[in-house]
Amino acid sequence: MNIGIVCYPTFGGSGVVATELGLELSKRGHQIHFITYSQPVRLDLLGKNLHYHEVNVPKYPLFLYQPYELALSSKLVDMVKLHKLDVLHVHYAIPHAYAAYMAQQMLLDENILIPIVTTLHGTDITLVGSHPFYKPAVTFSINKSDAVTSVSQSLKEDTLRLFNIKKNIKVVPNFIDVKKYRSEFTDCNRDKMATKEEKIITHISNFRPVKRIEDVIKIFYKVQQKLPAKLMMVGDGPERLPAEALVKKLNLETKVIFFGQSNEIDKILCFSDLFLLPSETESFGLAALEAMASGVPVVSSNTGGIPEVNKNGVTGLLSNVGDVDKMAKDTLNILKDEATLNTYKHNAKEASKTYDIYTVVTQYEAIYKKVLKTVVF
Ligand code: GMT
Repeated sequence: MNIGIVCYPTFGGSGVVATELGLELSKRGHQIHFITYSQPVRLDLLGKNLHYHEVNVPKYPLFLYQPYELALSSKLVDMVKLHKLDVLHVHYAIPHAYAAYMAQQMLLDENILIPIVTTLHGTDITLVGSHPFYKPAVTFSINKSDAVTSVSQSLKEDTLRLFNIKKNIKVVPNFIDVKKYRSEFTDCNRDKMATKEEKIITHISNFRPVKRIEDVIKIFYKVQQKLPAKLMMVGDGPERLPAEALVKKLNLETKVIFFGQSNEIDKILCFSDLFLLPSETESFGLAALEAMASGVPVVSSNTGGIPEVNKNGVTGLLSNVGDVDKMAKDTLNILKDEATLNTYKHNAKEASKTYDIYTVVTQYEAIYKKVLKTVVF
C-alpha cells in the first residue's frame, strides 16, 4: 500500500508512535510517505520505502497566524496525486484530521477517493481539542474520518464523553519493539552516572505543565532524604527553567541531571532503576511503556490511560494526581531492597511484551485494508 502519514515531527509521543509505525510498515513492504513540517525526530535514516515531504508555510506579513492547515491540505492533495497514495493516516486530531478532510473533499472533486484514518493521542482530545474554540471543528473532523482509533480505552471514553461522536472508535494501543529491548538488565555504564549505593530515578517528558514536573522534583527531594539517589531529567519544555530553579532552591544540584532532549533514551533507561510519571492527565504514557520495556518499574499517577499500562503492585505503583507523599513512599518501597526491585523490574519487562509492535502494526494494516474496501463516497 502507499500510505501517507501526517504527524507532529517533534519529541512528543504521537510523533514517536507515528514514526515507529511508519518505519515498521516500510519494513513490511509498504511505501510510507511522511507529510510533516520537518523531518520526524526518530526518522534518522531515509531507508527503503520511506519518503518525507515537507509542508512549507509561506510567511506573509498580513497574517498574524500563518495558515498551516491550508498548506497541509494542499500538500496532501499534491502528494496523494503524485504518489498515488491509497490511504492517509493522521496522528493527533488538531489540525491534521481537519486538513485531511479538506484534502479528501478537494480530491473528490477530481474523482480521486482517499480514505482517512485518524488516531487520537490525548491532548488533542482532553486538553486542546475540547476547548470551545476548537470543539466544533474537532467533532466534525473526527466524525468525517473513515476510521478512528484511540491509543487507550480511557481516551476512547474521554472522547465519547467530551464530543458528540457518531463514529465507532477502535482502541489500538501504543507499542514498543520488544526486539530492541532484549538485553537483560545490563550495566550500561551506570557508574558514570551514580555510585553503586545510589539508585537512579528517571523522568522523561516534554516538560509541559500537564507533566507536573514540580511533583517529580518534590518526590525526589523526599526520596533522597531516605535513600542515596540521583535524578535524571530528560526532555525540554516550558517547565524546565522553573524545575531547575526548584532544584537549586532545594540544594539538589549535585543530585539532579538535566539532559535536555535526547536521542539516547534507551541508554538512559538502561541504567535507570525507577521511572516517575506523576502527570495531571495522560492518555497512555508511552514513556512509561518504554521504561517498562527496559525493565524499569514506574511510579505514576492513576489518571487517564496510565492504569491500563502501569499495573498497580505489579509493574509499579499508582497514586492520585498530586499525592507526592505517597509517590515518594511508593518509590522507597520499590527501591528498598534488591529482591523487591528485581521483581518489579521483571514484571515491568514482561508486561511491556503485550504491547509489541508486531501485533499492533498488524491491527493498523487491517484497518487500512478495511477502509480501502468499504469506503464509498
Ligand atoms: O503529552 C505528551 O507527551 C505528548 C503527546 C503527543 O501527542 O505527542 O502525548 C500524548 O500521546 C502519546 C502517544 O499516544 C501518549 O503516550 C501520551 O500519554 C499523550 N499525552 C497526554 O495525554 C498528556
